[in-house]
Amino acid sequence: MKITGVELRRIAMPLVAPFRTSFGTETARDVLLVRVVTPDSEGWGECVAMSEPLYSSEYVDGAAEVIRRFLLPALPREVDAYGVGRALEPIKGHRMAKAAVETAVLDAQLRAAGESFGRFLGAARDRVPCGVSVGIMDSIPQLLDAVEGYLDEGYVRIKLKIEPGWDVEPVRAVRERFGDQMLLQVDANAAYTLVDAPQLAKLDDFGLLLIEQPLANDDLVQHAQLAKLVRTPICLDESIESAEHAAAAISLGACSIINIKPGRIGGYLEARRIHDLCRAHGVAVWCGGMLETGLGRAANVALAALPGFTLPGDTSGSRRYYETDITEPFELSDGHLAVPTGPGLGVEPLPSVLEEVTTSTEWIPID
Ligand code: OSB
Ligand code: MG
Repeated sequence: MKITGVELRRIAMPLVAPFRTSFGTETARDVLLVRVVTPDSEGWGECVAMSEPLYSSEYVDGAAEVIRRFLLPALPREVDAYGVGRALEPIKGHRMAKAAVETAVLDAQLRAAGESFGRFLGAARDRVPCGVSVGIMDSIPQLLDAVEGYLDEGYVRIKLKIEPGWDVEPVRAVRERFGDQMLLQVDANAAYTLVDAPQLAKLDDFGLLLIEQPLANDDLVQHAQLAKLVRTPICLDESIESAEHAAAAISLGACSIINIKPGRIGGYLEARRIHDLCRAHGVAVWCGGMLETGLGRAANVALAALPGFTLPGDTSGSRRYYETDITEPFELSDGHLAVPTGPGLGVEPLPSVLEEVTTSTEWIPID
C-alpha cells in the first residue's frame, strides 16, 4: 500500500461527567485522530494518549510531534500494518503514537480488502459483554447512585476506581447495596505501595474479580510479592507495555490477569500477541479502555471478541462518555455491544459532528 498523505486531527470531546482516578480528573477528552490516505482507501487511528503524562509518559502534543517528526518519515514507500511495526521498531517507546499510526494503516488496508477488524483479528463471537469503569466520587451516596444507573443500563460488571482513603468503604457500600452476585473489581492506577498490603488485603472479604494495577508501573517484583499477601487476583494495566512485559509478569507471578489496551502496548497486532501468550498460559485477559470515541471503540470491541477475552471489558456504550459521539453511537443491548461487521473499523466519523469538535487539522503529504 502506498500512503499519499496523513491527516492529524485534534478533537475536543466534553465528557458527560468528570472522570476522577487516582492520577487526576478528566472533564473533556483531547483526542488526536490519525487519518491515513492511500490512492484507493483511507483509514483511521485514534491515539489514546491523554492531555497530560499522568497515566503514562505519553501525552497528546508529544504524540503528534513524534508522529510528524519521526514515525511518518520512518515508514517505507510501500507498507502494510505489519510493516509499520517493523519500520518503527528502532524508535523507542511512544507506543500510543505508534498504535495510532498502525491502526490507521490497518484500517485503510482492511477497508480496501473488504475485511472487518473482527475477522482479521480472529473474533470468535458477534457481541461482547460490557463492563463500566466508575470514577472516584465525592461521597458514597453519589457513588451508589452512579452504580445503580449503570446496572439499570445493563452493564454486567462494575469497576470502581480506588485510591488510599477511597477503597474498602466504597467497595463495602456497593456490595451491601447491590449484593454478592454482581461482578465487581477495582482499579488503583498505581496509587499504592507494598507497605499498603494489609489495607489491600482487607478487600479480600468482598469477592472481587481482581484488583487492577495496585502498585507502580515498574513494580513487577513488588506485584509478585503482593500476590502472595492478598487473595484477590492481581491484574496489570500500566505495567504491561509489550508481549515481553506480559511474559515477564506471568513468569514472575506478578499477575494472573491482564488488561489489554491496544494503545498502551503499541497496537492491535501486539494486543493479539499478548492475547495468544496469555491464552497459552491460562492467564485471563480483558479489553481495557481509554475513554475512546466510536473509532477507537469499534476496534476495541472487535478485539474483545477474541476467544481469550474471558472477562467483560471497559468497552462501555458511547453515552457513558459522550453526549454526541463522532460515529454512530455504540449502544448496549442486553449488556452487550455488537462487534462491527463492515470493512475495517466498520464505522465512520459523522462529517458534521467531526467538524464541530475539531480544534485543528494538519495535512502531511508523503512522497
Ligand atoms: O486505568 O483503566 C484505566 C481511563 C483512562 C485512563 C486509564 C484508565 C481508564 C479507565 C476507563 O478505567 C476505561 C474506559 O471506560 O474507557
Ligand atoms: Mg486501569
